Amino acid sequence: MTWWRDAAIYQVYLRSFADGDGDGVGDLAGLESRLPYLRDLGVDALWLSPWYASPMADGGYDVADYRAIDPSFGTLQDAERLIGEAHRHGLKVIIDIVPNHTSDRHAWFRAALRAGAGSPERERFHFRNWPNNWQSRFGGPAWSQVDDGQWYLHLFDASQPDLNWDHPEVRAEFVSILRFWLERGVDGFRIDVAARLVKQEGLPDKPDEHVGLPSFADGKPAADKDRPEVHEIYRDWRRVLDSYGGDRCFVGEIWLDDPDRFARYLRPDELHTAFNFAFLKCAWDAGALRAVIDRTLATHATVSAPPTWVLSNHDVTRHATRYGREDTEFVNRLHHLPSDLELGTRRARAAALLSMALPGGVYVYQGDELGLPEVFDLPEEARQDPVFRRTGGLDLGRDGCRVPLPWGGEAPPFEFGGDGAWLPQPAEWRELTAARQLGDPDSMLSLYRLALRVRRDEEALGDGGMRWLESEEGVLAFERDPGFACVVNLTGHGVELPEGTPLVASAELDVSAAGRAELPPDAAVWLRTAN
Ligand code: ISL
Repeated sequence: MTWWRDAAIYQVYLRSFADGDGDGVGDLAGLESRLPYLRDLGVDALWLSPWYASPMADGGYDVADYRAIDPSFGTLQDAERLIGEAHRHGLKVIIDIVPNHTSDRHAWFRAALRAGAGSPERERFHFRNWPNNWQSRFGGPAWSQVDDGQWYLHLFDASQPDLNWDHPEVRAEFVSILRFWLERGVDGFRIDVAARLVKQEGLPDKPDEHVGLPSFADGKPAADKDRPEVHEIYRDWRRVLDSYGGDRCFVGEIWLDDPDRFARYLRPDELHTAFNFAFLKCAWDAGALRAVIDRTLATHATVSAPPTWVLSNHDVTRHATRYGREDTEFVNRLHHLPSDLELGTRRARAAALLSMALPGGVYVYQGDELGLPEVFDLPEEARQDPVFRRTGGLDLGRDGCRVPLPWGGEAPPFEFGGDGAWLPQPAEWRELTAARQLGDPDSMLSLYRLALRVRRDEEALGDGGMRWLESEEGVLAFERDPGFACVVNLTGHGVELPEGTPLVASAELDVSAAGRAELPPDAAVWLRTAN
């Protein structure tokens, strides 16, 4: 079986992972030094958020040069060594490709500014003499004006001009970029905003009801999303990827609620997999979670691609915080979310076992394995996310889930590297350092390490089927063949477990005098069952 069908993939947000040169910003040297940690964690692959040369206006999703590494991260040689070293540690490497937009410092955009209205240089982007009514995903208008009076389109920050994917040079350039990195041995690409590249011809205004604040909830095809021509791009790309042999893959970042439209990207001649973001929008509620799982499996029954499961990433409020609330609806970040962290952590432990027991691939965002919460009280001057700026602080932005990892020690920067991290870490994180958790068999890290090891060894936990077991309301119980069950208790009371031997439990099981084990509330267990 190909590795990506059931891989556990760890997302490295490089600038917050580990700092090797002491400047407070994570880098390739830091990552390299922590490869043994990742190997011992038991993941199969790393997905690295963009590492390219970038002014970092959007954490590197604003690329100035797709063939160079940002100096704050290291050099091209460091990247090549990292790929080799990761492989030596048994870890595949997926890199992020950002094709919807460049940075405004990219050579093409600078040339477009210089060359002026009507020039061929401007045709690689969307320049017009007047804007339309589209809004940026980060808030405010999706158009900015340049000195000569023309406007250019940016679906994200003004520093991220959208490329014109109708232009043959744009298409050819990205094929060449893919080749550049494939030749350096990467095992795959995560495609940023994969459904958006192509825009409707003429860039027509949107109907009024589609204009407004950016919303993660909108999953509909539109003039700037899910155009049919985008599929041609991925067919081209797939031919290129496959020509390099090996077992490489594409994972699409596709925010589309309509399962049929989502599934159209998952074809033997397009993308291998895509993130399933449904858990991000789902409450900690048995019925809601079960509906998400059923819907996901139904979608994937129609395509050859395996499902994937995502609890957190660098764009959303961390799930230990989300689950510490009763209303864990997808996460507006508009306000500081009061959250019961003890409850959230218990549920995050259970959610880890749930997501790792489901069929297909699973993502772990760095820090999930430490149970890190969202950080709300960052000083305003430390915040870097353009979402915070563009919404005038109405939306706190995504810095709170990007705070550098605590590796060890008793005080910030917790051995992240250097004297201080680029975003300040809370003092309470002394309880959550990797070093401390390694020594504690009951820690989140120990749970992740055990569960990932069992998941890897357990044949039943691949990309096969699953079957719901009968259970009381509020309990999710399912079986994976052969003889492996997962039970999650979302009721408010202990529930008796089916017969079997517990393999991994997110909380201590109560064993009654009669010998039957009971699962406490907000906990999950993996069981070896009889057959
Ligand atoms: O537009 C959306 C929903 O309809 C958003 O979810 C959007 O797809 C998402 O925010 C895209 O995120 C990715 O691209 C951004 C970058 O800031 C994020 O960090 C990245 O994950 C722009 O490159």
